[in-house]
Amino acid sequence: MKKPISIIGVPMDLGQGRRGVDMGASAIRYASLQERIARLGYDVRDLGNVNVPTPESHRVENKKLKYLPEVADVSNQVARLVENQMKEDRFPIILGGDHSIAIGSIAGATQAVKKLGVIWFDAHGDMNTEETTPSGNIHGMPLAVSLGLGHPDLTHVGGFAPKVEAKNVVIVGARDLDAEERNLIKQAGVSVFTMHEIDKMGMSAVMEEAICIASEGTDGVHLSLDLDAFDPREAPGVGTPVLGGVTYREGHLAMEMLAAAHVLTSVDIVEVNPILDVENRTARVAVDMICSLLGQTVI
Ligand code: Z70
Ligand code: MN
Ligand code: MN
Ligand code: MN
Repeated sequence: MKKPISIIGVPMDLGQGRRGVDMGASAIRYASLQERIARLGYDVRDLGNVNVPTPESHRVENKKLKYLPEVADVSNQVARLVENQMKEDRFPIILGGDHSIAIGSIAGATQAVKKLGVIWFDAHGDMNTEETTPSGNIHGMPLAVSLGLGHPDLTHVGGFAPKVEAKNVVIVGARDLDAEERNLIKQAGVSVFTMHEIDKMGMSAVMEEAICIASEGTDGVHLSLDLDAFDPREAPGVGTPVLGGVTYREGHLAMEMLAAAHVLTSVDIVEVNPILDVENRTARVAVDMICSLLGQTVI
């Protein structure tokens, strides 16, 4: 009934420009992740960290795809680990690091479950490619990559592309999309619930639809949880805070609805930057959300 859980740390900060997000995995562990999960009655194992090179010891060779070889190498490692854990019937919780780590988690999850749906909880779309990126930061690209759009060293992590089909992909919480990225989202046919829809319909109706989109015809669903989806008042420790985000209550409800739907097969928690945080508040929000996701109830 309760699948055993594997925690995997990926201290990656090569996918964006601000130092500190590599410490996100430590910050989430410091906020008692393992203890809290164990208290819910799960068998939980922490596999430690994947080896990630530091930016200081590598040069940017391609300004439109910064640290491409290093990010591709880490993604392949993450993919293998995630695939292996899931094939042993364990539920992986992958701790970032920046959002580029989702390239590997989604690649691994797809290999384990065959047909995967994705719920992308984020202020951003992360649907840029080498052609559209305003920054060259790969953390702005992982959703496009998972749909088969982008550099082959990224789209073909694990040896095949695409990992997911647009009809089973849904973005929740978006409020900061680049113009060309928006076009790409529309062209690809990815569903989006922006903050406008959350305000108007309510999180409950949004999640009902999002769960349908991601689970219809799939064998599993991956949740990619970027902490900048939340309002910076509640989750200030992120590289690119954007006002007007998801509240703690809305996030909690979304996670509870996912728990009740019994569709999730993997999750990654990304973009927690303890250097920019206030007393580890953002990591604590992350841990609370994971507990809600795992079925924690009041009584
Ligand atoms: C912008 C880019 C981004 C996260 C910022 C920003 C992307 N669209 N993603 N923070 N998590 O550079 O591609
Ligand atoms: Mn993101
Ligand atoms: Mn984001
Ligand atoms: Mn509740």
